[in-house]
Amino acid sequence: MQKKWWKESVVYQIYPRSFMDSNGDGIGDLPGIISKLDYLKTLGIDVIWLSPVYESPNDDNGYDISDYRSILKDFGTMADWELFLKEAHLRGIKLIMDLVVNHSSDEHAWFVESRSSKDNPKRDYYIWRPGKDGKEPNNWVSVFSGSAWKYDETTDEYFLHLFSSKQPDLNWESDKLKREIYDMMTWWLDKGIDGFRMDVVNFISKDTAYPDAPGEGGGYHWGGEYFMNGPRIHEFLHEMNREVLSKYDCMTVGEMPGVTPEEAVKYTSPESQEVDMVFQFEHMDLDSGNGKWDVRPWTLAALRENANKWQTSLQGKGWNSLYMNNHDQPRMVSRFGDDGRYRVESAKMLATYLHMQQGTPYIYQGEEIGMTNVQFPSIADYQDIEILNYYKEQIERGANEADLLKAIHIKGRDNARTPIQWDDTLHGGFTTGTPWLQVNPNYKDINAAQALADPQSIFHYYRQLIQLRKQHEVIVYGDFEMLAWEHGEIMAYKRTLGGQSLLAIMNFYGGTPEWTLPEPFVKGQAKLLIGNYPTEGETIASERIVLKPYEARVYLLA
Ligand code: TEU
Ligand code: CA
Repeated sequence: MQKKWWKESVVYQIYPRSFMDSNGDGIGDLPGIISKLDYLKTLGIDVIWLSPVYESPNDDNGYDISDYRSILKDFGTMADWELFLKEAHLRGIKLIMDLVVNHSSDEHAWFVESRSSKDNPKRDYYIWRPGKDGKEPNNWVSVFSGSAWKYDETTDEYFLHLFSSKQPDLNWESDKLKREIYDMMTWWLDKGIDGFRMDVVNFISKDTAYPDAPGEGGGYHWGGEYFMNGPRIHEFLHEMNREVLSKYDCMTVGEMPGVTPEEAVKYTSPESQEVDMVFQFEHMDLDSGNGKWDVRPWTLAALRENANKWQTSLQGKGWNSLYMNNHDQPRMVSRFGDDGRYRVESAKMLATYLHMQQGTPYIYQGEEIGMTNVQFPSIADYQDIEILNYYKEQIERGANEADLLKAIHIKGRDNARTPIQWDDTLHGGFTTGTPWLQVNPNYKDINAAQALADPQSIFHYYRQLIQLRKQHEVIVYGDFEMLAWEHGEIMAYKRTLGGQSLLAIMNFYGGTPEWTLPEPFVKGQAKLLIGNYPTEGETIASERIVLKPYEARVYLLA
């Protein structure tokens, strides 16, 4: 398999608004991030993915960009950003920036021009259509509720917005628009960045007939089949690669809701020359019924099936990204582990599960100290546009407030966006002012200062996992094989490279299940590489093991 630095790396995602505030305005900023670079160096990560810091009216916290080449004042200045890049590079940490080019803000100069008249030269930078029988051009629903089209009086036409109405979709059918974007990407790469995370980049090619989405009873419906992995998507990404990315030694990860393993192979195989890896969503949908707010329990069998499918489908063909949470998802330990009694054990177990698979692991800020979901008592405590739009729409339909809050507590994006808990002082040491979103009240117990001081902390466990990746090639490049298919409580898999094998065993629940190790590991006296409980002398693989609650063990047969 081809060796690449980004396969050997661990990426850490920073959501700047919630990371560290340096000036007491309650909003995280670039100087705040710089002040924590040594913390990240200690953790040992290789790459930072920085969520958007560009000029933005913040309808969707920066995912609505009004100027791709300037820094939002709340976050600092371009000089602050340049210093951040320099300081990161000095510490051997690379930087990838968020590229949000499925849509811009409606306050972007392009859109202001585009909406001004039908014959404006930038008219076709966005997607304009006349209404149909006095209604929207089609019945597509926006990800953030309501119609995906908004009427604009100026020219008596509608524009498409798959996300909020302040996030008009860019029209990738326009060659001029594509050129603007390639130039902008080149400009950032020339500033010295190391790549991009590409926001919903598999949405950029739409079926230009804009057909109605299937769905009953009028109303708005999900039109995903007409824009997810759309007709020209591979052509667009290949062209972007040829025109821009291929000229740099950079890494790219495409965020791709609705991507299948078959599509992911096309996107990420080296022959395709599109992107290096994708964020898939299938494992994030395992606890959803009819949409994300319809909460269902996930099952171990489905998680196992899913991990196996992605691991084996891309092996030797493409490359996986590995993540269990980000700024859009609930906290991993609350969702897949136990954020009460076994918080520390289960956070370490999930980290083991992820980091020992084939692919590039992503850590979302706060994951390394086991931050949990939050349950704010009132809708007034929430900030996220997705939550607020959903709540409003459902209340208008007569839904019950308590039920809505319950779903928001489990699935809402603000779970991931509460400020980082640095220490046990007021507001977790995130700010000396009033935080833009309240700090999780558990900051007195869960914080980075505590984690740094405790050798048994989740933080130090992540540090070890990251170091092991540097020491054992089998963790990066080894082939994957799922084991223990029928087990109701544990997940186990094997990795092999040359003469080396690695065995990862994870107990996903609070019981004490037994398991029989595969013979070669026992015969060969495989050594315990890492585990989330004190070892009590059990450092050599034995035939029959009994796992403790949420225990994880990794054995190496060299
Ligand atoms: O998210 C794209 C996306 O489709 C989902 O992650 C979605 O936001 C989430 O599932 C809703 O629950 C990206 C960004 O990561 C997200 O923060 C932005 O809001 C969105 O694109 C629009 O830019
Ligand atoms: Ca600030």
